[in-house]
Amino acid sequence: MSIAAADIPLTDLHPSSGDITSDAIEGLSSSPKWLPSKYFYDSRGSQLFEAITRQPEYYLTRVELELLATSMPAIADAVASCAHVVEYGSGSGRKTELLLEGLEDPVAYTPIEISRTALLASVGRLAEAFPAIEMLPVCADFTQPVPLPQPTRESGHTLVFFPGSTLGNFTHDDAALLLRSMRETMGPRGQALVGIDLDKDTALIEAAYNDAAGVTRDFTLNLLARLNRDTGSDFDLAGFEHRARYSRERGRIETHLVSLREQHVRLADHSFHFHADEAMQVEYSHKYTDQSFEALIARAGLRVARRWNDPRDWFGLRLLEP
Ligand code: AVI
Repeated sequence: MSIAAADIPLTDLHPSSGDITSDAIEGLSSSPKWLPSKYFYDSRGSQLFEAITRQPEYYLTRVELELLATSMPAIADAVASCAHVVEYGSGSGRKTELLLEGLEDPVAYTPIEISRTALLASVGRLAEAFPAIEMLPVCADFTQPVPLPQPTRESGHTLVFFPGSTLGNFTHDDAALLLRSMRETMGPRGQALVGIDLDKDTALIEAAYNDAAGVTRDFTLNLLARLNRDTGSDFDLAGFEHRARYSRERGRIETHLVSLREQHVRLADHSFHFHADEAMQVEYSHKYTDQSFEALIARAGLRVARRWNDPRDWFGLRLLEP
């Protein structure tokens, strides 16, 4: 039996999900062209991302899960008991379960998620698995500071959980702003447990974003299908190809959709010209060194209190404090 959404108090901060048409026009009018990666996650995009996490080349999810499982006793020691756990994103999966199982007596769990449907589905499942933990979902944009609901039981301490190296999808400037607002959300005595993908061999990183089954290619191209559906644009999906390359200089995978021929695309009352081989930027996935990560979080007034890496130093978990 799943717990009805109506049984769980939802704090709705009425986030604006942005205007896809004006965002797309802005990116397509720029030189070079770009599109915001947040629009990858419609329902098919979310399913394709789940499928990506099961591809043999996409090591991130597998390695982070193993790391979280093996480090959980040490994480529980480093986090005060009776924490209010606040997850950035809807947290439906095994990572959230491992954290809630492993911490000492967490009093409440607050996922912050922009999609009300994803939020209620994930919190309904977790409420069943953890009946002693108060579920306090908040529908909001986590890139802005979020006033947290107060748990019924006293909790002296907030732990923000931001796994998956989702931070890596933000440019360094945007990531610094996000971390600053995370610091405000968690308060002066709060902590944050953040998952980051680490810099490593280029071939391993590039394989993760160019899986042999072509799931990542379908994920990237789905952005155009979504734009066609939600803005009435006329992108021809067969006219573009997925390209993901690692820039060692910038420490990031740069994903582009490359036009296979000269073509025009209509969106609203605009017409956009693509020349053959023109590359449109659609996603960054940053990979960090200790130095680059510490420099980034210092911009937000945060420091690394504890660090855990898997045995091959592929993926890291960092406990951050103000
Ligand atoms: C969600 N995010 C951390 C993924 C990543 O690795 O950047 C999204 C993704 N894009 C292509 N594959 C996975």
